[in-house]
Amino acid sequence: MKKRVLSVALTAAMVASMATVPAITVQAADDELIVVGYAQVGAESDWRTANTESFKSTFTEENGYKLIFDDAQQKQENQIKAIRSFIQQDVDYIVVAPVVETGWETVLEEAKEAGIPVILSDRQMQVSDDSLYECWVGGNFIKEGETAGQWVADYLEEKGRGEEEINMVTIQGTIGASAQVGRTEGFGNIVAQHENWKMLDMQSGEFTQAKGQEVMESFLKSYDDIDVVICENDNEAFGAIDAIKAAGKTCGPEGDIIVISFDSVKAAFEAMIAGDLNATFECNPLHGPRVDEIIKKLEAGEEVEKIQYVDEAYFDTSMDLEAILAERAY
Ligand code: GYE
Repeated sequence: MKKRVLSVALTAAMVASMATVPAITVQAADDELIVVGYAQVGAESDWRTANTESFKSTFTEENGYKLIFDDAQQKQENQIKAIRSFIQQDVDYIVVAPVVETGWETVLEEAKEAGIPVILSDRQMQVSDDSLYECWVGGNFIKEGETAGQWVADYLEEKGRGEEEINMVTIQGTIGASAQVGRTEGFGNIVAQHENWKMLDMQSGEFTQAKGQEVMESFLKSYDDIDVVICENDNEAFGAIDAIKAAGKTCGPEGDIIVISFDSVKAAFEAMIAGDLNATFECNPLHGPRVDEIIKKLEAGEEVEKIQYVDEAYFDTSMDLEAILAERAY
């Protein structure tokens, strides 16, 4: 690990000579700040916006940091470029929310050679040598998918549809992103337990509202009896709901099609209150303070847990959504 040079901003003599000056603000010298490069995925969803905001409001100069923020516009090659530029700028820590899970070995080796610790946040990476990164903090995507599947099973049972033939479609996230991989796998584990459930189709909506709408439009053209739509994030669900309405169908608790999604951003609560969305499975984006805590531990030479899952809940229309929404941070 590199050492920062601590400089004394004001010498005793300078302070003494300023004794008569009424109020002075002592700014931390630049080299006292911990420099963090954050290679962010993009700005594709409300979740992502909340995540960016969490980093920007945590890694401030008042908190002792200088943040170099890079938005990769959902492209791995841009993230790799950003990491290389962080290495060139000799930052103290590199934080990455990897767009996809694979293809990181080379650039992580470059960071390791430069002695710069790498912290993964949000999505995971698959690397053969896990000493290439310090630790990871994020949501348990497989568990989120399983919770969602179990919710659908309980909901259908409650509606007396437990034995009915159920047709489903999935609007997936960015293919190869761990949020996509985990949610698809988790939900699939529950589908496998129900012989009467049929997954008609799965296509990527890239975690965006526009693409979610497009994919749903094409599903509606291909299949006329969709019972459940699984959207791998809330924004895709907002697009899907628009497509369902434009096709003259209805959705939500009182409608023809059950719609569920992941993230639980504020707009998802509004969609549930409006009666369009059935349920949303939480994924917490507020990783800024968690990464701050990890860096503080590393600075103090303490051990950090390699894999750190965040606790997550879910929300549906049987709950007092107005009250929960009033307390929601994102
Ligand atoms: O669900 C989605 C975002 O990786 C958990 O990325 C994150 C996902 C989140 O675009 O909205």
